[in-house]
Amino acid sequence: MKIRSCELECVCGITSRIPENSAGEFAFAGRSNVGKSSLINALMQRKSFARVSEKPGKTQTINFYRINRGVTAEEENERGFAPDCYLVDLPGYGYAGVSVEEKKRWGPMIERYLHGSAQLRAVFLLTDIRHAPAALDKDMYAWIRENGFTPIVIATKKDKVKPAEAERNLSVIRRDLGMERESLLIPVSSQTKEGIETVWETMRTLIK
Ligand SMILES: Nc1nc2c(ncn2[C@@H]2O[C@H](COP(=O)(O)OP(=O)(O)OP(=O)(O)O)[C@@H](O)[C@H]2O)c(=O)[nH]1
Ligand SMILES: [Mg+2]
Repeated sequence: MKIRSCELECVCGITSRIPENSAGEFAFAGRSNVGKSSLINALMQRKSFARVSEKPGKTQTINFYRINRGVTAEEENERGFAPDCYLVDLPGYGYAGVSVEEKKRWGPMIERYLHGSAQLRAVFLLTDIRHAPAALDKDMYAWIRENGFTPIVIATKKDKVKPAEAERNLSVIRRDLGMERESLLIPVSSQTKEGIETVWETMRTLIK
């Protein structure tokens, strides 16, 4: 899908007010280091617009990236542009190096956003394709459902496993999270770009 523009429009800290945006939002949640910022870069077709780090705990604010501001329905439907929307990069959870104090402040901040946004269309839950989901991933998945959002699971870093292993691990993820048969599980690699168009297609259907 074509990207014409992307801007980091809002960086939301612990005390910030949640912005009242005029376009649909998609949030990306998951454990620290799972690849949220990398996925957002791949979706934006940018190398390092969203900050990526090998050190977990890089993203400590809620970052709102506005994509294709002002793109018209005609450009979207006839000319293959991605819809005008926000990609929302959330701070990762479950990173041991973050102090208890800091965690106490982030949790409510993320929750405040997920509860308070009027434009949030779906929450993507990212989980590493190499590992079975952790307790915190299960909690997050359940929480997304309980709050009435469509949970879409993205299995990241697909390039790191062989195809047969990927298939096996995807079944484990599905089973461990208790996903419904019809729920979406999308394997992606931000490195090879596999699955990136599928994520855009999914967002395009949900934004209507
Ligand atoms: N091989 C491979 N590495 C990846 C992929 N996606 C992310 N990584 C690497 O994983 C590490 C963490 O990526 P980030 O995108 O910063 O992860 P994050 O979820 O935003 O992390 P926090 O901001 O700490 O919550 C970096 O070293 C990335 O280069 C992928 O698809 N394939
Ligand atoms: Mg990040």
